[in-house]
This record gives sequence, C-alpha cells and structure tokens, in this order.
Amino acid sequence: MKEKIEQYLREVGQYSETGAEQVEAFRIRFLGKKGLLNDMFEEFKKAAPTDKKELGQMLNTLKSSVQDKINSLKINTGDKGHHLELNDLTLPVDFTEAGTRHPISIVRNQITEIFARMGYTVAEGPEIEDDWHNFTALNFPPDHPARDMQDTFFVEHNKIHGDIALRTHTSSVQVRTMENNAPPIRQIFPGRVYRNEAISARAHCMFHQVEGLYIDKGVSFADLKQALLVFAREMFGGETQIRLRPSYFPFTEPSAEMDISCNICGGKGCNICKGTGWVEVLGCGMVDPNVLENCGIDSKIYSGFAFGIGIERMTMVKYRINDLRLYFENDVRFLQQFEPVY
Ligand code: 2U9
Repeated sequence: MKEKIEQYLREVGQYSETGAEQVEAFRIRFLGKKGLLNDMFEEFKKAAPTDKKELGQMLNTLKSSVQDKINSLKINTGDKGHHLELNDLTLPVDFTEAGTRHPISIVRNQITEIFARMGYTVAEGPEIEDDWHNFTALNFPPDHPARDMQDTFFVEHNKIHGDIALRTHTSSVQVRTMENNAPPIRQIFPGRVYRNEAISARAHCMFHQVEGLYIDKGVSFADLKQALLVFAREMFGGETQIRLRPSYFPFTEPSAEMDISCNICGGKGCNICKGTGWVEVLGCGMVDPNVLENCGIDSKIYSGFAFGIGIERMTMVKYRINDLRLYFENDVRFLQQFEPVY
C-alpha cells in the first residue's frame, strides 16, 4: 500500500493538464465517490495496526496534494473564484466602483433636512392635477397667462374636473394639505413640475421644486424672514446675508423674491452675481387670505407664509453650474464629480 501511495504522489506531482475537463477528470479519479482515495481509505482500515500511523499520514498528504494540485490548475485555467473560496480568504475582493448621487437629489435632501430640523414634515402629491388644485384655488385669475397652452402641458378636459394638466408647481399639494388638515401646518413639498418651455441653458420643460408652508395663529412676515435667514445660512454658510425684494405671485400677498449675498465674491461683485453682490434663490410671501378661504381655513383666525425654491437654480448657485441641461444629460463625467453613494 505504501508503494501505491508513493506512486500516486509522484503521479499527482507530475500532473500538469490545465483543461477544465481534464482537471475535473483528475479530481474524480482521486477524490470522486468511487475515486482512488476512497479505495485507499477502505484498504487502510484493513492495514496492520503498526502501519496505520504512517499510512494514515501518507494518505492525508496524498489527499491534500491532490487538492492543492487541482486548485493551482484552476488558477491557470482562470477559475479564480473557486480557488479563492477554498484557499485564501484574505485576498482583496473585486473592486466595485460606487455610483454618485445626482446633484438635484443632493440639494433636495439638504433642503428637506434643514427644514426638518425646524420642524417641517414632508408631503407629496400627484403630478397630474386638475384646474382647481393647480390654478383656481391658488387665486389665478381665469385669464392668467400661466393657464395658457404655451405655459402648461394639458392632458385632457373632463366634465367633472375641467382641465387636467401636468402640475406647473408643487403648490397644488399645499392646497390638498390645507383642504384635508386643520392648522397648525408646517410642511415642505418636494417634487417634479412641468412647464411648456423651450429647452435652453436656463430653462427646461421639467424641473424640481421644494415649496414650504407654515400656517398657524399669528404667523407674520418677520417669521418668514427669520425662517429663510436660518435656511440660507445652513445652506450657504453662516456668513450669508439675505435681502427680500417686493414681487408678485397670485397666491401670496405681500410677495417677495429672496437674494443671498454672493457666495463666490462675498458680495463684492463678480460675473456670477453680475456685479451686484446678490444672487436670487427663491420666491416667498404671506399666503393670500383668498387662498386660505378657498382651502377651508378661516383667514380671520389663521395666517401663514409660503416659499418656493427651484432646485435646479439653487443647485446652480451652490455648485456653480452654468447650464441646466447638464442635469438631464446624465454624462458620467459630470455626475462623477458629486458625492459617492455607498
Ligand atoms: C399655497 C400658497 C402659497 C408658494 C410660493 C413662490 C413664492 C415662488 C418659484 C420659485 C422658483 C417657482 O420654481 S420656481 O420657478 N416660487 O417664487 N412659491 S411663494 O406659495 C404658495 C404655495 C401654495 C397654497
């Protein structure tokens, strides 16, 4: 038996076929159920007790040399996984490159996190809306240009709901919130919106907003200004200054647009702020009493403020992106510049 084992050891040592089929045949010949090693272990049971120690060691050596040979042949045939699994658990795994989060998602998450810390919850609603929720409840006069085919994507007209369109702002979700909840309301509304615009560096037919709404007894313009100042400093840095310029929206009165001190030149004047030292980032105002009443809230008891942020625009200011189309082309050279997602 000893000679037989020595002969097999020599055979294993010399074996060099690397073809997958030959390696498998070699494995079956030695390690298969009816293979040589099982035969030898059967024979080993009948060996003289005095020979057992030496024969046992020789058989174990044969078994591990067969296994080592198979593994080394598999490396040569490219069957690395099997080898790694059996032999070396400390080798590094294959490197998988992490994807990155889209800049629009990064900024949307930052905005929602900042307002969440101020006690705002998040609400979402339908992207296909009826005329009431998108326009009428929000105080848009019947002949307002935003209701025009040129600005709005209409889907259909039906007898119950009138015009059905892709929402032009997430304000429609605020109307739904107010219709279904009593104040106090403190919520933000992120989502996709649609406008019938020619695509250019500064406009797209689909973009993203985060709007906010705070309604309670005694909410004032000073509360709005303070909330927006805290937001601007969290978003753009603790030194940021804000200014509010009078504006007009059908759904707020008074209305304003908010500028931040230019975070590139620090307010001195550069080409980003066009020499003014200020960059426009959002619109806001006190919710028009007509809108509160349209949504079932008593405007003699409650007041509130609202604001609207265009995420594409805010992302341009934050990351100094000069062409809005970059967001939608998904060129990996652009996307790879943002934070990886693990
Ligand atoms: C209700 C009442 C008031 C939301 C507001 C703005 C001002 C605003 C723009 C920012 C850039 C739209 O994406 S943008 O073009 N939005 O300026 N939005 S106040 O006011 C509301 C909304 C809902 C019921």
